[in-house]
Amino acid sequence: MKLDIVTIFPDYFAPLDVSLLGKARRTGLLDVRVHDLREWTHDRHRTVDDTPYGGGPGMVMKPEPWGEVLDTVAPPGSDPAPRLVVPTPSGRPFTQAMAAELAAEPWLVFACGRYEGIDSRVVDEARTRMRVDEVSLGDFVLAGGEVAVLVMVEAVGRLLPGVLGNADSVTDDSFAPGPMESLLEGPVYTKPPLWRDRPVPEVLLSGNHGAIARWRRDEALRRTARNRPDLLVRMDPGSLDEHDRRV
Ligand code: 6GU
Repeated sequence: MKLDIVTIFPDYFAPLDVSLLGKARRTGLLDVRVHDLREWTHDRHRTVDDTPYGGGPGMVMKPEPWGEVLDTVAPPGSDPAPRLVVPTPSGRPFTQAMAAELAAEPWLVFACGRYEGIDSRVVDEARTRMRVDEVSLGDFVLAGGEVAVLVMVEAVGRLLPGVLGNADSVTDDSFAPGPMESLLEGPVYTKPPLWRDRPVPEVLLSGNHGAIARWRRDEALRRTARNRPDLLVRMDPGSLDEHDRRV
């Protein structure tokens, strides 16, 4: 998968050399290019922002450098066209389903806004030649899109075939499609069996795989009810069995 990231702070993306994604880059599964927006300015001060029309606080990113960088990174007529992802607190919520959808694309471009955002004409014009998604990570405000892009690239990158050592660790995730869909993952344990007077739950040592699956589902239901009651309320009633209802 090819990723182009446009930012005024390329240094934010140093972590993409580390761990899982670093390895995916070195093995060629991920081709990441980071572009400094200021290289598409033409004035001595490399200006990327200006005051907002209509007044108000803060600054808005000027359209011209964005237009030029997007034309360079994804020239009009590119076939296939990339998908453009614009992180913004005013976007649609980023979810595991969206991560899976993006992981199926051959080419993504991320446009990191700073200040009060990017002049809206940039996204409007980009939409005439590529799919554009304005995406939010949640109901809070970051200083810019860079950290949001790191989050999205990690969520997408770990879904690419060959990036995780063990394909099962993806299918078991909280929010992964399947019988545990929309349940949070329950607690996990490893050796030793007794630590600081705390035993590992006996059922996990029993070798009874049916009982273990049932226990895990109960714990997932309890944790979801406690931490994310909104997920339980939205669950398909048909996906709950008699035992679930008693938990
Ligand atoms: Cl995607 N960007 C910014 N700047 N702030 C956010 C966000 C994104 N998601 C939540 N807050």
